[in-house]
Amino acid sequence: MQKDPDNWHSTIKLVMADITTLEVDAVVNAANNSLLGGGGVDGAIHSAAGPELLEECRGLCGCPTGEARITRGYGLPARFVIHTVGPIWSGGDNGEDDLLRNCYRNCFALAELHDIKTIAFPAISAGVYGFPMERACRIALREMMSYLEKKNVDVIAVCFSKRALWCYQVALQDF
Ligand code: AR6
Repeated sequence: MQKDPDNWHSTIKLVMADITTLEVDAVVNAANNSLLGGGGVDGAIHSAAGPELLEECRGLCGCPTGEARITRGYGLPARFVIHTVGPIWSGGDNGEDDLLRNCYRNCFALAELHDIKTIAFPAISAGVYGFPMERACRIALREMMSYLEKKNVDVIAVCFSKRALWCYQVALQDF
């Protein structure tokens, strides 16, 4: 979608894709606190990037929930991987929304620091970690839009299922 006319380069694109195939400056990884790999998008990113990614991740000594860390992309087409750790859903009254917001904010803070102009996000926490997809997409879009108000970048919301795409489309109607 296009943002305001004074900032017309900035967009959020909804794309159905495997994030590991995207030629962007940075892909975001929905990691766990160890940063040492796992299933879902984390597993896909590590296997596409290769063992050097794991090696660099070892040196980071983990990451608290809601924070983010950056590495090189190695075998990925993306130059960087921004690893963030989403909250595990536990009913919604345990700070999950704020933690998920922090993930997006901290990823964007690193993107700004590294002059990243194109960045692709999976639906953080909305897989293994059980965050309800519609709610996760609403939070994601709000944070993406608020970054795009300040910065001229391309943000890709990667949908790995038709349901994810539908949830983003529904969430977009609220804005
Ligand atoms: N490209 C884009 N999106 C993907 C891909 C892919 N290749 N694979 C999965 N997704 P998840 P979480 C979507 O479970 O919920 C790992 O084991 C997926 O359909 O990857 O934050 C970590 O090590 C979903 O919409 O991440 C942690 O232990 C979204 O990515 C834990 O899972 C996030 O699903 C993190 O769980």
